Amino acid sequence: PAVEFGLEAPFSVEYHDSVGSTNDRARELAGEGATDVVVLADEQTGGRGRLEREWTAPPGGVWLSVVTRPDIAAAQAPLYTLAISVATARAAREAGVDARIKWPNDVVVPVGDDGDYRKLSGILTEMEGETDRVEWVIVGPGINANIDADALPEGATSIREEAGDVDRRRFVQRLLESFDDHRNDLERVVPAWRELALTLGQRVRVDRPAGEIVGEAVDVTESGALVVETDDGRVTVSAGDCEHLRPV
Ligand code: BT5
Repeated sequence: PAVEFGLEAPFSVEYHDSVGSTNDRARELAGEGATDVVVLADEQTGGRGRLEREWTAPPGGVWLSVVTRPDIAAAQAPLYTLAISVATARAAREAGVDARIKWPNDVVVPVGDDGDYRKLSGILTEMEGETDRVEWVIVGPGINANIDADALPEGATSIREEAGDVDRRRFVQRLLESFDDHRNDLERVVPAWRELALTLGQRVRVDRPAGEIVGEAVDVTESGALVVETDDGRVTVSAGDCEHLRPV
């Protein structure tokens, strides 16, 4: 059952001890016309990643989805994803974790100096509407908070593993405040993202709908697309999966 979470945040929060997927519940609410509502759960039994992948979401995490109805074009929606990744990384850093961002929106903790990392958080963004104006956008970050590493997939880490348990109420509050600041000032999102980026300067392989490319990640554009310097020149990628490669 949903209860009020009692947060001092610019969003009202619907809390569940357990839910299938907070994004699915958020889609129901968006369909009913809700806005500025957050669905938050301790555990998800059917957490979703991107591209039909599964998201492991045991008790102790911060699994949440934010429903917004912004006055933006569909092409600007990726900025919302970058904004929630910045907010997530900032909240994790305040909790004592060396959180950085891997393009486009994974929050990771670096391991060594070669671009290697463990994944702390992923984000699932969904939207509906027209090209020139979206109806709603849902940004759903999942953060491995107070969870043992052995309850997570390989390559994952948690706030507990990195820095000890966090006060999740406070963490969510900071995350939502930071997201609210950024969505009201979208021009600041990319500069803030750049400061936290682990991907820039790395050799990367990007798997995108138009095929795979390899090169050095040199920048992000003002709409959040990754600019990769390849042997055949610069390529700008707006969506895809990015892997950090060992330096040559
Ligand atoms: C993502 O997908 O990283 C987006 C994950 C979004 C989860 C949140 S939780 C709140 C909201 N409600 C939902 O139902 N979803 C969102 P992707 O980039 O496709 O990465 C998925 C891959 O990450 C999986 O195939 C696993 O390899 C790995 N993975 C699964 N669970 C993980 C976890 N808890 N921590 C780290 N990696 C995980």
